[in-house]
Amino acid sequence: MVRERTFAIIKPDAVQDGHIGEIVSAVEQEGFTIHGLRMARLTRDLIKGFYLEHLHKPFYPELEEFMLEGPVLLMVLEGEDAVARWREIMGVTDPLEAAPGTLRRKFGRNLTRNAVHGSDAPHTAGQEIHYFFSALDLV
Ligand code: IDP
Ligand code: MG
Repeated sequence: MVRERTFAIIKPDAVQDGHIGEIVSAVEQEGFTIHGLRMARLTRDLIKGFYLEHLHKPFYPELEEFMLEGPVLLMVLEGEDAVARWREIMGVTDPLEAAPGTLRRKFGRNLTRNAVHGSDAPHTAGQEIHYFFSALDLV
């Protein structure tokens, strides 16, 4: 097991629905430590840069509109196998297919509105953390 960091977002749907507390509580209960935490309202350009790998996919316009809907909470989490473990806690992309008890199953509605983001690999975690946080913002 390796101690590492991952990047997480509480997406606009979960913020609007009042689930910040429950999700941050899950972060702490699962033993992650929080090294960066910031509310943000994303812009079209920030979203494009963040989701570059999806820019040319058919679902991208819907994803962009969703992420523009309202504020999000950006988080940098650290723990043993943090990248894989956070994705397990989130559940798979589609909330309807996500395992019972996972965050997406509990708080997501559909493939687009799925409550949370988590990096998919340690190297993308590093990129995503530095996309949103400067070294001074991280503890
Ligand atoms: P992930 O968030 O589980 O890593 P990705 O495939 O990286 O899933 O997709 C990024 C985000 O784009 C998803 O979390 C979801 O909000 C949205 N998304 C992914 N696939 C679809 C789709 O087929 N239709 C609509 N939205 C999608
Ligand atoms: Mg992804």
